[in-house]
Amino acid sequence: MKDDKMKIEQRLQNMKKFYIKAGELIDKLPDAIPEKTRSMLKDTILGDKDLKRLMEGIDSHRPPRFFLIGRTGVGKSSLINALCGAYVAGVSDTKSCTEGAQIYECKDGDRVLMEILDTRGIAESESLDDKVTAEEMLIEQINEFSPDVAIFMLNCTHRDDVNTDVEFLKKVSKEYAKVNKLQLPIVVVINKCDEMAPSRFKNPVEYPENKINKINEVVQYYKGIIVKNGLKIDNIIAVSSLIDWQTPDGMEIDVDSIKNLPKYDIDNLQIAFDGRYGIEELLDILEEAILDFEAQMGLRMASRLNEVVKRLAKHLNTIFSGISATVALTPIPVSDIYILLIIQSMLVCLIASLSGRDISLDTGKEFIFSMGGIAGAGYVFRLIAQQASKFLNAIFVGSGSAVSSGIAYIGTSAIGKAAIAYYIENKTMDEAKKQFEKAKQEHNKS
Ligand SMILES: Nc1nc2c(ncn2[C@@H]2O[C@H](COP(=O)(O)OP(=O)(O)OP(=O)(O)O)[C@@H](O)[C@H]2O)c(=O)[nH]1
Ligand SMILES: [Mg+2]
Repeated sequence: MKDDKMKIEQRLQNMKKFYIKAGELIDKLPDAIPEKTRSMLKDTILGDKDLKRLMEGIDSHRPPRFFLIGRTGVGKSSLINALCGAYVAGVSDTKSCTEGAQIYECKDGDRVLMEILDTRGIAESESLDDKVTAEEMLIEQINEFSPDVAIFMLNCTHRDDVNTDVEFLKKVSKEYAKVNKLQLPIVVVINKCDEMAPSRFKNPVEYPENKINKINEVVQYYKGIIVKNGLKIDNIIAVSSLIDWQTPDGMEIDVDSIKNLPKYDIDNLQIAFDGRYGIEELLDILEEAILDFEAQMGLRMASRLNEVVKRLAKHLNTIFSGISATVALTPIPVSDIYILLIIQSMLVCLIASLSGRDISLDTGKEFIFSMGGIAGAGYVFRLIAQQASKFLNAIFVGSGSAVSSGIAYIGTSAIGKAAIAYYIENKTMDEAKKQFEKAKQEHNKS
């Protein structure tokens, strides 16, 4: 585990090194590239705020803090494991606070992935008097903990009364705003949607349409109640946190027995069945909801390290697709297509650096050309107009004689996905090409 960690931290530093020398690489482009093009490339790539933040975040990030609210058994601990892709929620030391609330750290080895303030739904407190005191104490504790996001968990198949929890969250939100001068981001997570009928379909890729429709109805139902009660939320999503675990030697184990295992086994539990649904999307939602950049980066780093690499590569892809789109706000003609090619090559190089490989800008170009079935990056591309149009048609589908903003986004995003498949997921070049075609088509449909 340690070894793995060293290697991946090295990869992140590799990526940063490549970023730092990007300006130099642009200076070294062939003389035929006009100065105007060079400075545009530098401005857009090095001037991109998100990219800068991502690079800075490699050296400065902190674990995100989540305040979890939901009834006993709704799956709060399971959700944390699902988000981290590892069994982390059950193993760390817990610090008990108010009755019914606890703060704990989720760890992978000695790396802290997340900090959690876990509560039972306030509705579960007993008498009214108890409730008032418990509520006040809890609100104080929440403010002290200063969460980045509140996650309000509900059950997909039991329509519990949510009004009490909604009222409580409104109070929490008000106090939080007073103390922090910021709105507390609230994300509603409807868990256990694998249990929605037909419940025999546990594998998310096999969910039939009627199951998905019913899940979406539940989302609309809860959303209606929450909005009607006047609670401002950032987002609402249905998920399944279902993971079956096995020990390193392949013995499957039910969740309740995990605590009886030796520590080594608990620390090294593996996924025997992955029934997670909506979790990737939830991670994106949480990333969006978190306002603090260091915590945002911390969330990207909050999983097993090979997952971290994938998540960062995905984020790089989003950033570079955005850069391409910005550059193409004034449609890019065939003669200037070089700009997009360089932007994409940078993306491919950065993704490759995350995989532990150092590749040159030329190798990056070669990769892009091979996606479009065009050979040869060894020449000054923009001078060969015929090759440029061929490139245009292959990479930027439907572009005609100029690349528009939307098309630039799609083309770059498809290249990024292919690069992730090839460099990060170790797929073959053929599979990467298939991924590339698929990504282009998916976008065409939408
Ligand atoms: N089928 C299915 N089971 C789930 C899911 N999430 C959690 N569970 C199961 O539900 C039970 C309760 O889950 P926990 O994660 O312990 O719930 P919790 O909210 O942390 O409960 P407390 O800590 O007691 O408040 C466990 O048996 C989990 O395996 C899910 O998405 N699908
Ligand atoms: Mg729990």
